Amino acid sequence: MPPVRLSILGAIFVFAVLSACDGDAEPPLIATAIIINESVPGKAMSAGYLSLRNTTHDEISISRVSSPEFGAVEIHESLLQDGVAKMRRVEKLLIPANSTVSLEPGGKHLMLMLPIGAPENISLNFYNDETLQLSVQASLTRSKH
Ligand SMILES: [Cu+2]
Repeated sequence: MPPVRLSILGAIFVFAVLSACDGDAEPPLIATAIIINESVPGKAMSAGYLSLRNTTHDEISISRVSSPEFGAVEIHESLLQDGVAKMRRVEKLLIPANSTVSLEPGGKHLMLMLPIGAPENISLNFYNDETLQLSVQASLTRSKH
């Protein structure tokens, strides 16, 4: 009965396509190596570093970072201008498809400003416009003086 055999093949094909799409259990964006430094005495500001890995086949853009423990969070980039170390704000952090972007000392970083109370544990929410892309928890790293 050839028509029956054809429809079974069709059903198997559809199933294989579906499982290839949602069989991947990895979240679209993964954060690793999160370090949030305790603020320098006298400065109500902390620097945060982490690596963001995009596991998807599309670019992910981060346009906003927020934290309930800080009044303001910005993405900054350190650069040397006429021999002077400066920072500038990065409007959008682009993470190319299947790539990792590292925020590390001397480069891009999170600037956590206006701490609310004395936070020990910190939540960070990464948004593309109003869409939450990633939410992570981290604890403060005490600087060793
Ligand atoms: Cu900064």
